[in-house]
Amino acid sequence: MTVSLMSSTIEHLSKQTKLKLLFISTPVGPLGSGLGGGVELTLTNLVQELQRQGHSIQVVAPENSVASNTSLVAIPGELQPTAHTRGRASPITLPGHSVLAGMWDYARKAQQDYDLLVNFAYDWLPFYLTPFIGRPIAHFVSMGSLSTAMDHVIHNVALQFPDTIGVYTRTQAETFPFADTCRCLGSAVDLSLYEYCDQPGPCLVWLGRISPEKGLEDAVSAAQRSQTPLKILGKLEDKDYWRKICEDYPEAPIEYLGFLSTAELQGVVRQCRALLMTPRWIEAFGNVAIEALACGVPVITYRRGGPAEIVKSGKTGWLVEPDSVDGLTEAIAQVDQLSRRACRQQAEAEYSLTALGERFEQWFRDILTSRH
Ligand code: HBI
Repeated sequence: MTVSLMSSTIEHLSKQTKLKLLFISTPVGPLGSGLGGGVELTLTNLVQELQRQGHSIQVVAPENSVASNTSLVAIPGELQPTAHTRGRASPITLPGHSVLAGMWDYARKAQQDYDLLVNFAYDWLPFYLTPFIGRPIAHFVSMGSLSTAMDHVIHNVALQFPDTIGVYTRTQAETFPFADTCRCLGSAVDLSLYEYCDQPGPCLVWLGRISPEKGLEDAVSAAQRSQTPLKILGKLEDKDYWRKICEDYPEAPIEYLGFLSTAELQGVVRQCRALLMTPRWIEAFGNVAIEALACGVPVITYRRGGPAEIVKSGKTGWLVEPDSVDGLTEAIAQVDQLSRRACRQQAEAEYSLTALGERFEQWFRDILTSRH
């Protein structure tokens, strides 16, 4: 018995053994819909990079999901209400015919075919089910602390299964009471999809789900004050919020371009003078910041959350006093001093897919080794 356990442990240690992984996606929307925000990009990029490295990955996702590079198990059912707009005391809810429950019923039945399951949902059920599932589960937590109930259920997993909670950044981890047990994995983009541009036009750009925690009104206000045209891209998640912004800033030089594919998005972003980020909340990472840097576009952002760990103020962008529209306006006036080449170089040095794949693979192998 000991010998066989030893051999399987050694097996997982060696880089040569390829892993069989089951990725269970976020239940808030089909992959490719944009409703899953940054975690969609993380999951898709990881699948691409880990498959390139020879691992085999199966993705379980809500029906109508689209993923160019992998086979999908499509699960029917009602989408999960988004967690980021509910209060800290909000109770755990599951719709009747829940797609989340359907995805985890599939995972329970299929688990024998995989070395490791990877959860990308920021939801109570997968964490609660962890001790009921035989196979080890790596939980990628895509946002900071949002509710007491979620903190509690993630904390229980962190205590019972050490080192199985992954996050984007240290700042994000520190919003949880179990910060020191989190594995910080950072993020990345496929740099080959983003084309460097040295000669921008006059516009600024804002990227993201149009939802109150993203603080779009500050970017619109700064565009109006500096009379600089602002292009807005992203999923129009909260229509009332958007309507109020348009009513409050009727003179602002803004243009909403919708939710674009990566290819279309980078085509717009690369021609802009700077990306504005105005997070009201602790952004776990801020994938849009590295998408801009990859195009050579400097990032002006509040000194808050993940983006504040990415931007080198005065070099690849400007860090601004949180919620200060004056600060944004001053930074806009100084953005042309920055080197666009330095922005692209930072993306290449710190946010390549290869580096991301290595960090996640090491995390998975560490979980498998400690499990044996
Ligand atoms: N809400 N309930 C729930 N579950 C998620 O997985 C989730 C979410 N809201 C937003 C979200 N995931 C992603 O956009 C994060 O990457 C931010």
